[in-house]
Amino acid sequence: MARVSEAMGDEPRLPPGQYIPRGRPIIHYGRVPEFKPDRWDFRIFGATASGQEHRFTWADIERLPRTTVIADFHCVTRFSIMGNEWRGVSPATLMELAPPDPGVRHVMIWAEYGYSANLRMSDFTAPGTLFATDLDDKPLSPERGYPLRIVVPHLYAWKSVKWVRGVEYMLEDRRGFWEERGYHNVADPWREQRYSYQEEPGEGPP
Ligand SMILES: Nc1nc2c(c(=O)[nH]1)N[C@H]1C(S)=C(S)[C@@H](COP(=O)(O)O)O[C@H]1N2
Ligand SMILES: [Mo]
Repeated sequence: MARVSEAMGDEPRLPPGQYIPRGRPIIHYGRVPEFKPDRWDFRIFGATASGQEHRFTWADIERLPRTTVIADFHCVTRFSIMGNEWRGVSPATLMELAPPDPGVRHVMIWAEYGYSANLRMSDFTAPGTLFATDLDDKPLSPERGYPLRIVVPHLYAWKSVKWVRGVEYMLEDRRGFWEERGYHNVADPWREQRYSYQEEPGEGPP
């Protein structure tokens, strides 16, 4: 089990400017989509090694091995949700089934209604990143992203895309939904990378 906790030694567990709210807020843009198992698919496309798109049904995803990650979760609006136990499929498992072209350095995570978030390949393959099906021993609730959400706990939570439907392998970086709307391309909460005006050269697409 990967425990992605920042509580090491004397280091603070809460990133700068964050607080622990009462309860566990749920936030997203737009409506909660309905899950239709026979129509649902998950596509890995873009710069695949074969040049072909890979398509998975919900039954395909359900057959994959699962792992568990315990991690905190930091929203850029400053609340943090501590100690979530996520269970799901690791990006490495999907990448074995759908290998990227060796030149791929970035991915776009795609969700229902066209919501998206871009990640560096190194963040996509980081030990805490997971395609979660369960939270705290229960299937995700519809509001938390059922049936599948990516969690990228070491980055601000807008990158933890709910209702995920696909991954696009990219040879060059491109901004996702919030990254296009003034949020930081990388989004490391420990460095308080909240807004795009804070980006250093090399942290965003040219
Ligand atoms: N598809 C989708 N995923 C999304 C969002 C969204 O609007 N649409 N909002 C993000 C933001 S800003 C946050 S803080 C988290 C919130 O996750 P939670 O509702 O489980 O707390 O989901 C992220 N994932
Ligand atoms: Mo957020």
